[in-house]
Amino acid sequence: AKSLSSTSVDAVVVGAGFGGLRMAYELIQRGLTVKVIEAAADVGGTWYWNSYPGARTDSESWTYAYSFSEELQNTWDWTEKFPTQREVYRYLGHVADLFDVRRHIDFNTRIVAARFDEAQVSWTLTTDTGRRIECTYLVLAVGLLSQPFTPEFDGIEDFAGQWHVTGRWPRDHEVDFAGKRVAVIGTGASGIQAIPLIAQAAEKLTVFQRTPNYVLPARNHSLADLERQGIRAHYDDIWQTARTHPLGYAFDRPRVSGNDVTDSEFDDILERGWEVGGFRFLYETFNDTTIDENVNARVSEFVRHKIRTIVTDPDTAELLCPTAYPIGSKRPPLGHFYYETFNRPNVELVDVSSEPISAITRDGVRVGSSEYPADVIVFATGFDAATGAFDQIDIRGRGGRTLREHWSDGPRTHLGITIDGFPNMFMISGPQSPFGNIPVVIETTVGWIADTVDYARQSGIAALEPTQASVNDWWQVLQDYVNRSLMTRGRHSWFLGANIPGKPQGVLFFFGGVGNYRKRCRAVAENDYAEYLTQLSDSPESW
Ligand code: NA7
Repeated sequence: AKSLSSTSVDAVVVGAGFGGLRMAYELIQRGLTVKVIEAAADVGGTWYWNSYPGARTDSESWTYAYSFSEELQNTWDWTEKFPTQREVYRYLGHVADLFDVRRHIDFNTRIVAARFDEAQVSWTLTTDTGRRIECTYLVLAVGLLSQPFTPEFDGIEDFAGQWHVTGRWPRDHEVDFAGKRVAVIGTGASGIQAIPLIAQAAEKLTVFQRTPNYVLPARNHSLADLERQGIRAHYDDIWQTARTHPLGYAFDRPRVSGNDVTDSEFDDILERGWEVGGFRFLYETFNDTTIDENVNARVSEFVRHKIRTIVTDPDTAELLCPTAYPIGSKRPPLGHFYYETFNRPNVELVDVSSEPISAITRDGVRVGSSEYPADVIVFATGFDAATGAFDQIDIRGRGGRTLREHWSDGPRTHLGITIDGFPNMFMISGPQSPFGNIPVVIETTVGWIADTVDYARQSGIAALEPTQASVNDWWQVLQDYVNRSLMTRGRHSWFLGANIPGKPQGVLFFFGGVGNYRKRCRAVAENDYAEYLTQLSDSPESW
């Protein structure tokens, strides 16, 4: 029989992206033995895989970062307001080196199964290389947008050209667009970043759009030394603001309702926001854009007006104008001369909202009776958000119950971190964790998990898991925020799983705000984990 090598550690962290790296370092600091398992050949997670042209953050660099180390903060120089994928990838590599995390990571390895052993009170993990690893604590930092989704188009196997998925962009060679006819399918954040750059290089670019987006101007710029000095001098305030802001950003909180200003003030405020650009357009202008239907409708109309002003061909402009859903109800992408790109003579926009793409053919993309020739197809068709990466692992909790079965009607969690029936298992950026600036969410979650592990170890608790009642309560909290906000009214939105055919619809994110979430996390610890079932180390029967 084949002998399986086996390792035993206190904690296994699955994933070496933004969340996993930080988690591993924290647990090591607190004296645990840790192994990190990473499918890729390097650290980076999202910032490893998404190397498509134009990939960059939509969060300002100085808050799309870790805040826990002054040394890191004061020695890393961001070059741009919205750094490229390459730069964030380099940052995470630097973090792994600076904090000496790499030697704990097994690269090119996937966890395929995780089973909780009730008698041993431990997790047994199996890798795709046939190894077994045992651990007390299992942290899944597998990413919320890490499992790419590609629709099953007929005929893809007959396509004579090459095709690529933005979320799995080739890393061993540059994709050459020069002189090529290129088709981009999908106009979410990824497509919107790639389109302007591909348009520069390609001979002809055809963009297939199903639902138009409200694209906000990024207004990206490089950071001057003085600007960086200013940011460094104010880091304490910046983090203080970001940690209490609903979306985890260092943004001003507008005090005024869009209903309480005159028409001309309304336009002036939005014009200023449009000049500043980025998410600030949406979140630094009025305090009720994502709550009040009237204000939202007027802000949405403002953006449509901008689109009609920028795009010279009226038919193309109308196709680019979103009308079916309120602004902010899908994650608004940031554009780097996105709308301007449709004024180029080599760019064509094809509407596939009423007549869908029927097939990929040998020579290109077919929509009804029309065929659009292509040498390269780029699928920017999104991700199986929040739960997709969890579905890739056969996770079994108490009684051998599988997570897939447990979540067959949609995910159920406590705080987006723990799950009833799955003791000592934690998620970072799991389903039902907050929607907001991810590094801030990650640092909150990592701190909570590390404190909880400490608490268990100090209290002689062998295993802990949330009660079913606390999971139900969390579900109710999520619902309440959904009912109060306009943020989940978007068409085909990945916020609810509606972008994936057949996926159970459910609330995948907490829309109650990052600051509020941090308070709720703290309250659990302050309340001595009253919402948790604990199994004491010296009495294994004491559930
Ligand atoms: P998104 O935002 O989910 O965008 C996917 C795009 O692909 C979107 O425009 C979809 O149209 C389109 N799509 C999906 N299936 C099809 C089919 N069958 N035909 C045509 N078009 C299709 O993913 P991104 O990768 O851009 O961004 C995800 C997040 O990553 C982003 O918000 C950032 O947080 C980072 P639809 O709108 O569903 O009609």
